[in-house]
Amino acid sequence: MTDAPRPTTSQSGAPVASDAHSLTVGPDGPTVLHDRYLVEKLAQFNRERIPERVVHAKGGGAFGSFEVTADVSAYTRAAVFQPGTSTQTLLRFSSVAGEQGSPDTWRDPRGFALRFYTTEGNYDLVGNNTPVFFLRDGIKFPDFIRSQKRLPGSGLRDSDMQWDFWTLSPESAHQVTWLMGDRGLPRSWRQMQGYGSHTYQWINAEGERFWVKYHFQSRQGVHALTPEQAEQLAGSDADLHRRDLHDAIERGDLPQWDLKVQVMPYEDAKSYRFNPFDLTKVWPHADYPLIDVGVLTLEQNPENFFAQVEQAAFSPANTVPGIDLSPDKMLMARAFSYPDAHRYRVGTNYNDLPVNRPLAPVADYTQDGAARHSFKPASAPVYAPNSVGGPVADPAAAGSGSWESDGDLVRAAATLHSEDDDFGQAGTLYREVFDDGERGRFHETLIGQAAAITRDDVRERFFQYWANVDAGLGALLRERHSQPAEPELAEQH
Ligand code: HDE
Repeated sequence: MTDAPRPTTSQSGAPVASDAHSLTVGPDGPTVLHDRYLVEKLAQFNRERIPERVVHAKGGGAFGSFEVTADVSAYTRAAVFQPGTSTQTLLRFSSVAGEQGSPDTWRDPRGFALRFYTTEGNYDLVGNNTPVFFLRDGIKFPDFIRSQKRLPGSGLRDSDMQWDFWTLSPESAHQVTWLMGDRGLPRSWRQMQGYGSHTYQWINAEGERFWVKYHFQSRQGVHALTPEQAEQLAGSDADLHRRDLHDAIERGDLPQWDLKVQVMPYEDAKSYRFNPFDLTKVWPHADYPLIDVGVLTLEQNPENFFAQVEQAAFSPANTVPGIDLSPDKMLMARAFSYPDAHRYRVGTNYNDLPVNRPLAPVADYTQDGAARHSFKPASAPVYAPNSVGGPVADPAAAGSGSWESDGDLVRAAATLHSEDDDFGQAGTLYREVFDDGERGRFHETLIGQAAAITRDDVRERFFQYWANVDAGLGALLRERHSQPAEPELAEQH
């Protein structure tokens, strides 16, 4: 005998008479304004959406745990990375340029936003599936994103706009080479790498500082779709990656990544052959080998997608003692932008939502603000300093990161290190990391990109851009573009 269903109620908890009929004058008469249940349903429905993320709008995520399996305490005192520590996590994957309803399989970097709910507060490592990025100064980010999205007039995406920006921003070459290769079309979120991308600072218990880069190596391997598969799936299954992750976890096929870090001694940064804080550059592993840290496992799907994924608010500003930022201009800009985006998109008290609330106790002096629902005891002071036992800041407990810096305030490119340039690492990726198969697919992709450009001046810069990456590549693209297109096969009837 099943229990009788609970009565439907309004949002104020009062039982309601019908979800099928509005309140009218007689069965055929007009609807009356005081049908507050009708009004409540329609008004709430109009307010179900919050602004989508301006980038990384389409995504999916899961809860899990991180297990430290090695000993990196020589480099950091962060509780989350101490030997044997296990920490709850949330990981959200995403594509970058597409809107919320866009296909998962469009060519794009993928977000790899990881939150550690540590005993010292939330640590958010908001990375991508790529070790580098298109830019090295955050001031160009809004321009870059607009050039990848839609024309202000027609609302259409546009190759001329995309390549106009990229060919006028040579620092983009490494990431664009990566993007136009197989890694731009991951077969699933489970089968791709994750990276912190930026250089971060670790500080050990003795106060010694190190520079680190994070690598999450997929235990599911790294697999890509072909451009043809990706195009076909964009039409037939727009939510392929979201479904793949959800169903894998449902069947107990729990995806895992091995976290490894590259560690650079603090003093090396000054003389290293590449600017170690330039987000368009990698540190060759031969220079700083990968060191094991632990294993990330995804274990549980969200119970409610909106509450736990759409409202998840990751921020590079969320660091913990023993971990800090670095003088990477992109990272500096991000540290401001994410909390600003969350206050706009989710609300002032976004940190107080269950998915964003740290496990560590919050002892701050903030109060009030829209949708505030947790509060301190009336005896708790709302100001500092105070003489009534309120929390006291502890310089030793803060991030404790730092670095030397001096000079006049200027707007200028960073000082070049001995091997810094815009195309060198892109050329290495093309010639030495791509295998023959990937290089062949890469050529076809770029030939397609060239064909989509309508402006001759942009196309000429396109060929020069790729010639700067590799002379043979530039010549090949120019040659193939000049060949007459294959005659369209007559419609097969
Ligand atoms: Fe983001 N980025 N970003 N980004 N980003 C956002 O935050 C921003 C950059 C990344 O799953 C936004 O809530 C600036 C690099 C991920 O919720 C926004 C700059 C990397 C996600 C924002 C960058 C990322 C975001 C959009 C240049 C990889 C999704 C709405 C300085 C290392 C996180 C939001 C999630 C989301 C700003 C560049 C990764 C607008 C200003 C580089 C994975 O705040």
